[in-house]
Amino acid sequence: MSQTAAVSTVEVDLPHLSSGKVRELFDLGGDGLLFVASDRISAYDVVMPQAIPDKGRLLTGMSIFWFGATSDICPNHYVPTPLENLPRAAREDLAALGGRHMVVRRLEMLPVEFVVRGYLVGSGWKDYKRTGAVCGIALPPGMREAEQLPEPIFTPATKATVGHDENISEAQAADLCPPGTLKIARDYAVGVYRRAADYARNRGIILADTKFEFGLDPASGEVTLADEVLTPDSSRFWPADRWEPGSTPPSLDKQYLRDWLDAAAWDHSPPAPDLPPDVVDRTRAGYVEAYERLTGRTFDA
Ligand code: PZK
Repeated sequence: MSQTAAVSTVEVDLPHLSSGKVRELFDLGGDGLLFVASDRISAYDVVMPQAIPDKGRLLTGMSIFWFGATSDICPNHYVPTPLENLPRAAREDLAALGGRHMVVRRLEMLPVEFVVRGYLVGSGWKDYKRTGAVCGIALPPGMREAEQLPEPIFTPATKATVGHDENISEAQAADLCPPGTLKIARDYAVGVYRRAADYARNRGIILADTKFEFGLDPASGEVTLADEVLTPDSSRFWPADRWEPGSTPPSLDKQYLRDWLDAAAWDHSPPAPDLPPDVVDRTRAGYVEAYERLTGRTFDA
């Protein structure tokens, strides 16, 4: 496949609630929201001019797979919904989205990113080198970049409206949430990470770290897993056979794109350069590989 389609915008005839860099949220009325993943891709925090065909569908499929595989650990916001049960105005749009949408329950979101790390990389590695700790959690001395941690750790972060999320202590995170909810969500986050990391490791993929969001179900008050979960956009996936402590392994999904951008000497300020078809194709292949290895299903485009 060699497609360089224009970046796909999402067209849905529903009130629009929120836009992320590569996904959108719409209001279904009542207690329902519509979560839509686009085919857009970002690198170095900039959205690329070309879309990755099927990316939205692959990520949505992965999220739905993981919601099913972890529903015994914690409640989640996903509500499997046949198209017939959706507002008439949205039905045709949704059919056209081709598997890029999820109906989810409206929650009161906790204002904290629930990051769980099993390996020392990214901002965790930076903090460790500077202070010997990550989010106030002291770690053994002499650890190397990308090394596996003795146990997965919970490293909360603020949800920055602009710029990067900032790591905070667990006490600071607890102060931002309704009483008693932080610890429940933390234990859910670590439990889901452990389940997914074990599962992925058996399929040749290291789940280095991941970011969850939680909310409170307004009807029951239950802490509920939200957002997309355990996708390449919310997680670091490494091919296990390329992992070697001392340097950061390649990303299963974005390495080919990043290497191409690096070789193009792009300075990371928008706009990003146009991606040639082979870069789009190779990047798409990384997402298909992640989907197929993790879900055990063949992706039929
Ligand atoms: C919610 N986001 C982030 C996601 C965007 C922005 N179940 C929920 N109930 C209430 N609010 C949210 C959710 C979820 N998930 C999520 N912001 C609000 C977000 C997708 C696209 F533009």
